[in-house]
Amino acid sequence: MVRTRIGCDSLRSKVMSAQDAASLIKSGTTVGMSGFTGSGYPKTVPLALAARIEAEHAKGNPFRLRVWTGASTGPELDGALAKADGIEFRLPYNSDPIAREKINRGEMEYFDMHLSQVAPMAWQGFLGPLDTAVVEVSGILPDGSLIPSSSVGNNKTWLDRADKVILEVNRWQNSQLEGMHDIYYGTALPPHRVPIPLVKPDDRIGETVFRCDPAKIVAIVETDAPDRNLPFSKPDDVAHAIAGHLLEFYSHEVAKGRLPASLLPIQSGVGNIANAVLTGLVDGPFENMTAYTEVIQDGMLDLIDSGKLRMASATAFSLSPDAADRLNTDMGRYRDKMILRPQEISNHPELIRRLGCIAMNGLIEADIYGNVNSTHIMGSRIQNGIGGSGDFARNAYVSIFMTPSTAKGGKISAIVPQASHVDHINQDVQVLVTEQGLADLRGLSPKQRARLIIETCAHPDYRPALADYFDRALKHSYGLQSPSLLNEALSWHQRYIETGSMRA
Ligand code: 0RQ
Repeated sequence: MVRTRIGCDSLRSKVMSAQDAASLIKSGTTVGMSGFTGSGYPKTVPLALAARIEAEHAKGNPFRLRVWTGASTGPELDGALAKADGIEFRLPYNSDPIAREKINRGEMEYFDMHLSQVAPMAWQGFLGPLDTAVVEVSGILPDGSLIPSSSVGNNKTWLDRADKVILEVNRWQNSQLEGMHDIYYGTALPPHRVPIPLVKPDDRIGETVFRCDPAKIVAIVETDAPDRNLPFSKPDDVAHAIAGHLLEFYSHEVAKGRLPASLLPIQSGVGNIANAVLTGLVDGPFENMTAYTEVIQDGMLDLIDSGKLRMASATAFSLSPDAADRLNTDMGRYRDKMILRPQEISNHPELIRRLGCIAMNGLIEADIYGNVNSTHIMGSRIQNGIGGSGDFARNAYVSIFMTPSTAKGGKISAIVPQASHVDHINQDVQVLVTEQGLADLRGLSPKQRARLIIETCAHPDYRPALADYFDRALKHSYGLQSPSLLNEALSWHQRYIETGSMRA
């Protein structure tokens, strides 16, 4: 007998199959799903919904939805719904390859937005009504309140805003998640906004559970399906070199008195390099660190194990299968050192600025002036989305972007004359680091930045061509604040599209 996680008698009557729950969702409506970086997303209702959409399409009936989430989800949600051609519009962050392909073929509309702004904009109303919330929880308490799962994301807002609510109660999620969350109910729209009373990463300002009007709950589905939990690749030499440059920079800043010995709350983006940097901090000299970030990934667990990270505040886990096992086996020990919050709080500009976060994010390309493209390959193909990088980069104490100096086996330079798309303007990019070196751009003019970025960050194979471009721009540019040769600035990208390489 499997013990149910539904502690509320009056809600037990709403338990049904995923198919029956999915049949309550109508074509043309908007669905707010839980899920953030592959954790805490509903797993069985979206699959049943995808099957139903395919069946409707086979009969010649159109069936498409507007889908909102916290951030990326898993193949059972974005993958399955995109494959069934069931998503007409998607926000705010996607890393699913099938959905990405559909977006880039022009078959799905995608609104790529700052993660901190999703909930406030949903409340502002112009995104339209929210018909259904489909939210994974790890249990329901006797009073009907909901124990959040491995991500919080926008769930509080979906539960509040949706006309009807479908819950997936997932027994795979560790029951000891209860008590780890901090759900803040004090947000409001202007002119009623008040300061958010969080002054340290470990402050608790809310409740451990979601409230939800039981009258809105139309279905409950019980599952025991695991989160996606993709493995990280082992850090390679490039990742080690980037981590090394960053550790040196932090030590230098501490020595100069510009950072405290325990650093400031760290934010770390997603991906292998970000994870390698966290792992690098395990061997660093910094003790008693904290994290105020979006996702807790493997490297954060390593840092907690090492005793160097005192606590981490985030909105979700994003773990490899091994790390998820580690967490689940030892949850009692980890849970006091972690807080999961709504993404409008984990990514809130007011809090990031107040806490003085050290932001570390990945990029697609940066130009010689330090404008960063995090999202669009060759200026037009979306990779994932801006995610929370803008929330942190604009408001951080120091905003760091990191990348290998080349991509696609050296055929692409990550440092280009002009970014083919800009997510982060040069004012929001204070430190740029590649395996070649680290450029501290703070306080430098555009021309000073260009010289430093070319000399320090660019790959030696591309350095002469970048220096040549910059020298000629200094002679022939229309203006000399940020010298540019307009007829040449994007020629590297065009060459790649035409020949498969940026090399001349
Ligand atoms: O493509 O998978 O086809 O090989 O982009 O690149 O090197 O694996 O790097 O995993 O660190 O991701 C910016 C995408 C970097 C990520 C980005 C190709 C490359 C590869 C991935 P393949 P890597 P990473 C907090 C912060 C925005 C959101 C964010 C990201 C693929 O960091 O999504 O920061 N950031 N959120 O080959 C062509 C280039 C390229 C390139 C890389 N210059 N040209 N292709 N690639 N550089 C978390 C959240 O917000 C949830």
